[in-house]
Amino acid sequence: MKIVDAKVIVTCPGRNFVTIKIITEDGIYGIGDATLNGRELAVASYLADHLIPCLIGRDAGQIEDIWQFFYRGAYWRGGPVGMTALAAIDVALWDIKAKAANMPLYQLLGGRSRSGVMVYGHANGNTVEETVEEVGRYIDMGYKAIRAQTGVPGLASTYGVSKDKLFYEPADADLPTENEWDTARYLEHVPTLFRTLRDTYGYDRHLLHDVHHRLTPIEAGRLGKDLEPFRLFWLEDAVSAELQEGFRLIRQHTTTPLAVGEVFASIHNCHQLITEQLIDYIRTTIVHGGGISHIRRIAHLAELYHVRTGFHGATDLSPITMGAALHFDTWVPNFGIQEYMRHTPETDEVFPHDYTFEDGYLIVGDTPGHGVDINEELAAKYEYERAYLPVNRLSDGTMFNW
Ligand code: EZ4
Ligand code: CO
Repeated sequence: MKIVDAKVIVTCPGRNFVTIKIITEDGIYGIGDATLNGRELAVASYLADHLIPCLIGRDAGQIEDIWQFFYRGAYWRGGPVGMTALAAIDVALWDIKAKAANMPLYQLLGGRSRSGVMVYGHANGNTVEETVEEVGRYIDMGYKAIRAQTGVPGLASTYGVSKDKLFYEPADADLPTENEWDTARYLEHVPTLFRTLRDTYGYDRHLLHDVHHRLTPIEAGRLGKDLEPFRLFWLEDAVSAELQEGFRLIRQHTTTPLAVGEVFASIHNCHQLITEQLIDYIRTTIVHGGGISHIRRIAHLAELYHVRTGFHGATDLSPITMGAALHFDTWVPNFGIQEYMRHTPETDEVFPHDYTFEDGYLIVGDTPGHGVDINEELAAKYEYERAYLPVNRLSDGTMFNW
């Protein structure tokens, strides 16, 4: 089945999404998500100018060979832009293969391992009281697991806290806005949130928290220890993970489970974290980690070392990534949890899909392929709008991690 055409579709139904559509000689097509938040056009160009010309004429069925051609065959390999582009091609090819086999994608991967995929939603508020109320809304919606973020007293804004509750969108301006950070205030405040949440709702639901790379290992050890009585499902991105062995220090000090990896581009960013059992959940996801063909290598390595999956699933990962991830989650033996931030109705209209939310779980449909399509006519109506994630400074002006 020869690839006869491929194109990049950029659309902005409330936020930017980049999609590749690959078309074969017999008319079967597949789509893949290529969205890299705040760097969308770099991936669009990388695909259109450098990868698509090499794709035309190849056999769409040779997914592995095409993957190796673009990864091993390239002198400049890896990186978030390159691996996102490669992921988009890979997912589109798996979509084609599953459609050609007339099977939902999870069947090609090895079949169903569970009836539904447990997801967690994002509750956030400016104050502890507001966040507690928001967590209650998620409980009422049926969520079994909820991430809780709260504003820090004395700081004008905090990551993870937004005006729009159900559709949290961090890429909020056409040039980066600046946030202010104070570690001491944060470390004092967060345990209060989780104490209040457990006092209010008990221990029935899973609670998660995202530190967003703001701490050093010893600070993270302290936070993990302070949060131990509240039994977090995980503490996410406690420190930035360029230094993988830095997690040893956190591990020595706390039994709070650790998750990391949403910004990783490949297995080489996490092999030590996994093989030294320094983390409990790996968050690297299909769209930013080289596609299904590469993520399954990470998942298999993780399985050997008691590490489970917990894929990133924020709004900047398009419904195509959500669909592909849900097929993967439905199959993967060492599944942990899946992040799920709802897309806006405008986005859902551009990307019709057959997964559904039921009682805290997402359920994949049985449509052949990954079950997500794109309405190109509608997509064309929403023009790209430049949007950046914020940056972050300490109170004295020093640049810090966002
Ligand atoms: O900041 O997806 O766990 N979720 C997150 C997200 C990320 C955005 C970045 O594009 O940390 O909100
Ligand atoms: Co995160």
